[in-house]
Amino acid sequence: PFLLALLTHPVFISGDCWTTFIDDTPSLFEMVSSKNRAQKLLAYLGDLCVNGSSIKGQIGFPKLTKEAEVPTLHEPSNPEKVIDVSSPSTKGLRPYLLEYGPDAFAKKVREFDGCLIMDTTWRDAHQSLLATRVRTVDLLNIAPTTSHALENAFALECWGGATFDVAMRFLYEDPWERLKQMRKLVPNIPFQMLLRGANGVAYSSLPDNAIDHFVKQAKDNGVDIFRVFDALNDLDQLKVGVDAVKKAGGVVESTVCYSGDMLIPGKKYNLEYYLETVGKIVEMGTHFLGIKDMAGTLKPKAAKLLIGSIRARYPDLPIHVHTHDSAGTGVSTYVACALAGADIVDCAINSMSGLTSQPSMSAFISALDGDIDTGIAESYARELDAYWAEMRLLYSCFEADLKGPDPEVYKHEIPGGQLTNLIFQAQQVGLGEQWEETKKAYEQANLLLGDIVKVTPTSKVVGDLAQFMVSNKLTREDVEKLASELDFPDSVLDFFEGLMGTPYGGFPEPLRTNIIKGKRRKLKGRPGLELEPFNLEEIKEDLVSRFGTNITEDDVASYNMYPKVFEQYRKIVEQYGDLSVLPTKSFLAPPTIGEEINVQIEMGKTLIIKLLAISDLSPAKGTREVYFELNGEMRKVTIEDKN
Ligand code: 3PY
Ligand code: ZN
Repeated sequence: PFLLALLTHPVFISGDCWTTFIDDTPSLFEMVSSKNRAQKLLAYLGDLCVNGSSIKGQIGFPKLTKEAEVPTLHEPSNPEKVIDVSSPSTKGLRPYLLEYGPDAFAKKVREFDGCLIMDTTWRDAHQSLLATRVRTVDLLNIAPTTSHALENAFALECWGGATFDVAMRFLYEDPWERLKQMRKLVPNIPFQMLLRGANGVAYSSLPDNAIDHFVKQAKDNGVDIFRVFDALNDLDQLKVGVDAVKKAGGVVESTVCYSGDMLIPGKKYNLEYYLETVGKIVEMGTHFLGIKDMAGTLKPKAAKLLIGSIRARYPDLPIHVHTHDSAGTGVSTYVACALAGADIVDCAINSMSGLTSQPSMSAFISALDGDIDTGIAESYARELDAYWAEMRLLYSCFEADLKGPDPEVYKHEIPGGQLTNLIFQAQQVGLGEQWEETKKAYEQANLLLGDIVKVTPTSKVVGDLAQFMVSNKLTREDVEKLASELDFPDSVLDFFEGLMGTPYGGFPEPLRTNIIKGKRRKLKGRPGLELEPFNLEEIKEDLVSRFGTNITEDDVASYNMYPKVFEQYRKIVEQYGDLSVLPTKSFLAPPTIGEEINVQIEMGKTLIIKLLAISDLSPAKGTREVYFELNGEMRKVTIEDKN
């Protein structure tokens, strides 16, 4: 390609060419690089045409066939007036946070006379409804409007949790790049991320220095508030994340996970348990207290008692409540929280709310009837919703197809994100009937494990054990009886070894001893204490030697969290180039013959791609030729037919 660029360059053709021509004409290299990039994109599109989607877990193609429209915002008190969103809003809590720091920020939020909202649409809502598949481009397109519409929000939850893994594993995107770009377009609203304590954004513990390094990178790239939790409410595990955030100068939201219904008599996790845990969290030092109701089992009566009791004990502590609307009772719980003194609740934009996601922002604002101020105009939430309604169609191929709320969650206690995942998995393998059994087995598996707090990664342990029980037709009694003979899933062994920390009240015995006998040890203390610190410099050198000199500290942090996923992601980028530039419809579905796709590969450089034809299979080679028109020129790619 370089020779071709040289031979076709007008100066070269004119003959007016001297020996330093190549050095003096960097555009030659740019031409080559953009030709290479175009060719790589065609290879991806060609593969989509021949082999269908490569994105695991995709059922069918997007239902949205046109481009999504970005809505216009109107002044709430004067609907005639259009809001100019050509530059970001300068209003919001972030400028205050940057000027006065985390302590003053927490105080200001606590002093707000009302209940603020954090919008989870950019993280938990799509993690819970659309298998975390919303791509950067679709967040960036609505970002300028969001900067204005939600300028009075407490924060946007937009990073961490599963978004980190999924970005690289399934979307072939760099999660750090997403963070940087969102930050540029929304400088005024605080960004919150979900940090899984000593696990960072991974599924098991990492050495403490890897957590410190990751959190520093996240803070430097634009995360303001870190919701730190531990999946067993193990405070030693939680402290690793909290300390990392403190060192990085971020806002700490130490979180207690709420499990089941605390008002059921005899429940292990009762009011006393929560107050004791909150006491220890406060002692550890935090700017905010998070109450994380990941399954949506916090009912209004319990919410009133829980929040009211914490508020009475800690009048200055800002309280932030998170729930999922699986049972359909989320708004009533939030109203109870707001009345009992909660400072912030988590909502999602309407089309991305409800079911296993957060309660609807408009519904919450409307239910308060102006008695409690949220700072957000309900009309803004609805205007943003026009966009998200289209996104729901664009990502329809990742829907679990839930039709309505289901209070059965009060029994099985499956977290929102996992519930949709389990249904989706059951659908993919056609186990509709087995799904009913899985829900019941989940409840039994939880009791077998000692009624544990269930959230990533412990929720996976319960889910894996439940599926194991269903597929092997085992009852709770069978598992207890046959424990030393059964071949349990790895996650169950990890849990009993102690790799996820220690559950409240300890491990169930003799089950633990029987399950791990001869297979695993019994860990004492938190798992991170057993891990050697990472040699970050050596890791970087190794990555540079394998992937080139453009390796950054962000890449090191990605690799530390997910070494295999990162390697695979880099290979895909090497093969297909930066796929984040493709519009989502073209990323998920092959073009039709004659369809034109516009791809902006960089500012001012757009590729116009049209699919012309796909050849018959060459039986000898097992390949097909896919013909495109690229900016008016014919191009061909040869694709192996994997069918
Ligand atoms: C995560 O860890 O990704 C969660 O969303 C837990 O609720
Ligand atoms: Zn959640």
